[in-house]
Amino acid sequence: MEFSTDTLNRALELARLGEGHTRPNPPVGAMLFTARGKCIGEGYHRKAGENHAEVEAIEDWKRRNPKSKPDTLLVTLEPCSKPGKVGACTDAIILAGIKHVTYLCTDPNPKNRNKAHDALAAYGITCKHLPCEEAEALIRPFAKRVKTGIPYVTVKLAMTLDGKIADNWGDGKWISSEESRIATGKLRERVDAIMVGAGTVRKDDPSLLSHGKPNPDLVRVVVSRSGRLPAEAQIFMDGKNRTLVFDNPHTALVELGRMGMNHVLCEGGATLATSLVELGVVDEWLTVLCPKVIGERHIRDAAVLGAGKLKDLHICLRV
Ligand code: AOF
Ligand code: ZN
Repeated sequence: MEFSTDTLNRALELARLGEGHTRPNPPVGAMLFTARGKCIGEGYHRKAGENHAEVEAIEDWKRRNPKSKPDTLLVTLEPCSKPGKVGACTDAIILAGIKHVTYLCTDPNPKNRNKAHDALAAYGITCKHLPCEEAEALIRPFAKRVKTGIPYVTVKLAMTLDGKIADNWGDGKWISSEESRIATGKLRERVDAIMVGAGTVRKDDPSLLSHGKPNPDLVRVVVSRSGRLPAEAQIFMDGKNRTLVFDNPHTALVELGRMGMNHVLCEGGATLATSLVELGVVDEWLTVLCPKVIGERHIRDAAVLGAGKLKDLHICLRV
């Protein structure tokens, strides 16, 4: 069966619904079709210990279209073939009477990697890998943690046109626009942990929570050599999400990896970001370039200086 771009996008969209909630597992989406190409079931992996995407799609079919006959399964990740917290998806596929499976990227977990094909072929089920860059990108954090034990690290810093990340009183809170802050909030919904240095807690006192739909699974992390942090800081007082404190970034990442965290977002400051670069653990760097100028004084909007109505520019570099 051939899949349209819309169908592939739908499968990826389903997978993304689980982003930020599935650790230590990856986000995965699945769709089930009849031989004539009608979609009769959809699902995604919501949380570790709960159904995998394939089983969600099969259950959706049984609930909504029990009279239709399933023929082809499209899944963003190679189906697992060994039981873990839940049963193996290849078994569920066999039991459901599915004839063909197409997956968009190989499972980096050695327990399952390149094993689905043989497990299904024994039952006459075809199993095809249709490589898809976006599906690979989606599990990049999971892949890095499985391979190295360390989470995937995204560093995000906002800076002014004259290259400053804070004003001369150390305040970096008002550099990026409201629009960029909303975009950061969305990024926070997709990660497992947000990490900042002690200086950022002292100067900015951020909540580090997502702006839109709150993510109860999000963990906040502070790296502080001295451990001397203001007890009244929002992240300790608001009681909304867990906050962990570590005395150095390497220990923090090893421990977060051990806890099964796939993706950590570092939101500053410069000292912590530099330490992460020196450790060689940064996978993605997001600079938000804001049309403002600080110079030797406070933040001025570049519009006042004649630069017009410029918007923040988001520049993302991936290793
Ligand atoms: C799939 N579909 O939706 C996911 C998969 O402990 P378990 O039983 O949940 O198994 C976790 C492993 O299964 C995980 O490390 C990865 O290899 C795979 N994830 N596989 O077929 C899914 N989340
Ligand atoms: Zn599975």
